[in-house]
Amino acid sequence: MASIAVCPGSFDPITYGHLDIITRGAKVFDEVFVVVLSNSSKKPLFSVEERTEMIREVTKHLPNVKVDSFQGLLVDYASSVGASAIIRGLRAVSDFEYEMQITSMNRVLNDQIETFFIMTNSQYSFLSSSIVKEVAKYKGKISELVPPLVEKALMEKNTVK
Ligand code: COD
Repeated sequence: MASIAVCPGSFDPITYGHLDIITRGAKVFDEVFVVVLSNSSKKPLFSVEERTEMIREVTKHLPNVKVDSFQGLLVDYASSVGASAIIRGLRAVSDFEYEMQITSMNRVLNDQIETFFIMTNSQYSFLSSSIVKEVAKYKGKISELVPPLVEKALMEKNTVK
């Protein structure tokens, strides 16, 4: 039976840190669904369509990665694609409490789906979408933090504003 995992997030926008987790997850699972979901505590800069399109472009070299979006609970999406695993990234101890909370909640909602954590590459342990947006806002250098097309999209957002 194929092992199917879901890699969920806001991805607003996708960074090299996210890409590292997706790439490593894709080596372990037969199929990985990267899914853009809504995090009620975040107000996104990019639309769901813009985010999914950017992820699609930067993961197109990974044949077992599919990109999708969903309005609703992560566990419902995971069940709908037949996934038995959720992949999350861990950057630092500060991520742990939040991750433990959502993992426990997801387990209450559906105890058939296991969450797997992938420790970030230390090169990206400081990296988050929020930091990238902040630096881009003040025209700082982000070429080492996000793929070129994401950098372009961020620059365009800042000029349109
Ligand atoms: N290195 C490694 N991993 C990273 C890095 C980095 N530099 N940056 C981010 N990551 C990891 C994160 O740890 C996370 O695992 C993943 O990448 C995505 O990160 P974000 O910040 O884009 O996504 P989040 O944390 O906002 O995603 C939260 C969800 C949208 C998944 C969550 O809110 C959700 O499941 N929403 C749907 C509703 C639901 O089911 N809620 C119930 C759960 S309580």
